[in-house]
Amino acid sequence: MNTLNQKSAVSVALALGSNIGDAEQIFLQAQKLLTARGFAIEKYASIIKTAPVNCPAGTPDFANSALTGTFCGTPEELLQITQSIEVQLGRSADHGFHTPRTLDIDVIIFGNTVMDSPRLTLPHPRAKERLFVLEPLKEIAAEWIFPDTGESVSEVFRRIRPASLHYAVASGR
Ligand code: PH2
Ligand code: MG
Ligand code: MG
Repeated sequence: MNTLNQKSAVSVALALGSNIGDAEQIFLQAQKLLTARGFAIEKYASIIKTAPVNCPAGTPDFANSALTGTFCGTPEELLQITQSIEVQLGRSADHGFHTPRTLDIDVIIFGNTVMDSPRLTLPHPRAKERLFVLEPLKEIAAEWIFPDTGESVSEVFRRIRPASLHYAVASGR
């Protein structure tokens, strides 16, 4: 809160994933719904095609992207919004672990917030190992800092890229 008793805007990075349906349309709808719920989008990344990571055999390839913007509210409020948008756009509310989905929205960075609660860990606990998160994020937020380690998105990307075997099956660009 600032001295005017208004909530201040926090810079947030979100990751988007989809492996059922038309990802381009689904991500566009997600952007509209996020905006309507008070998430002010600043940048959106290209959509890339990626091979599934840690998913059951036979899982379809993914489309992944990322968004940055600002949000005036708590991380839990944003999580509630992203989860309700996932359901609105066709994901079952009681989905199983890493099962195919029309839309997954993950909160990757929420300002300087470092937290670990049963419902939400920030920054996202697996983002720094995931090229399907870092590649789109690097396009729009290369200099953003992961507040838990102090590393930038581009530093983490450079660090993990050579070692990773799980990389895109094809680039959408
Ligand atoms: N999401 C997961 C697990 N594995 N693999 C790719 N390529 N893309 C994803 O978005 C993804 C994944 C859990 O949410
Ligand atoms: Mg996810
Ligand atoms: Mg998720």
